[in-house]
Amino acid sequence: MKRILVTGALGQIGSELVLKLRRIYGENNVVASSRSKKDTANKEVMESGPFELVDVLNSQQIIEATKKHNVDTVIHLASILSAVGEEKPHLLWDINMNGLYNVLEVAREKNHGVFIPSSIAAFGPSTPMDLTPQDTIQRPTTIYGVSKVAGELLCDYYYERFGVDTRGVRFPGLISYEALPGGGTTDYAVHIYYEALKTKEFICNIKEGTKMDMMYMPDALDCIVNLMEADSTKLKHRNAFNVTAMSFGPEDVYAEIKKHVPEFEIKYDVDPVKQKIAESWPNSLDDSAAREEWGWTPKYNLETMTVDMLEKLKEKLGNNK
Ligand code: VAH
Repeated sequence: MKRILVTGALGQIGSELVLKLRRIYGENNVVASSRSKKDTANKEVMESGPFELVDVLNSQQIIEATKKHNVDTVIHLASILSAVGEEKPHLLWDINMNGLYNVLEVAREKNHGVFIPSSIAAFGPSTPMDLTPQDTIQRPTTIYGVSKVAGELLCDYYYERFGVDTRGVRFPGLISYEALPGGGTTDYAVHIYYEALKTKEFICNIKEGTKMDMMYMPDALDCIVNLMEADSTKLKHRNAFNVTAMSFGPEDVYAEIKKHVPEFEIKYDVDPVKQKIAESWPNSLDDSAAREEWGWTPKYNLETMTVDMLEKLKEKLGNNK
């Protein structure tokens, strides 16, 4: 991986990944792209290296951006997430599947490598819920999960049939202090940190006791780079690896934050749609395949993530209290 195009580069993962990749591979070797230039876009992403307007539903725009910048790898993050997907299933299918197909077709023609994030959403209520195995039943009940399973199968097909170097991971909920999450079921685990500092009270839309796998963004970014740099001959799996760093429910993250913000209070106002989605996902993942095949190991747990999140958010929110 030397010259990289990142689609969906202004989103929660992309806006941090682009800066990390530019530090590693050189600013001019990492092209950020998005369907539109958000006015809230991370200025550093827009100004520290090349940016292209790329709508992944338009193959020509993908071809032109990869040709102009002599790209050898596409990190394809443009996607609609779970909760928004249940409101707009047809839009999700178009972007998550036709967008992926276009990226894979360009990769086949131009011999690119491709990273595609799957998700714990690729599992459903009939999947073993605790320490969910790498290879197991995948019958998700959300359109987002269906698109993730279909995407995993399509990416493995492009590897087996056409030799496209496709690789992916099943991300858990991702927690970060830069860009906000964009319409997922795990978004509460980000907003709770902001409210702990801003209002000292959080109304949680996921029921107490609902365990979901989670990961701090620095670990997620390392995950992408390390998998894409891994020795291809050591990979028994490709799309996609179970990866996780921790599993917790709202009460656990609340208790950890309260150690630092004693006056912080939580209340519950459960969103039935998000709750139903959350309950269909695993309580915890077995990520031993990723650990064995390419050395995956997270650096952050709930305790150390909370310390770092609160510290960084205090700076960001100007709360230096
Ligand atoms: C979502 N944050 O909630 C995403 C993610 C595992 C969750 O895929 O849809």
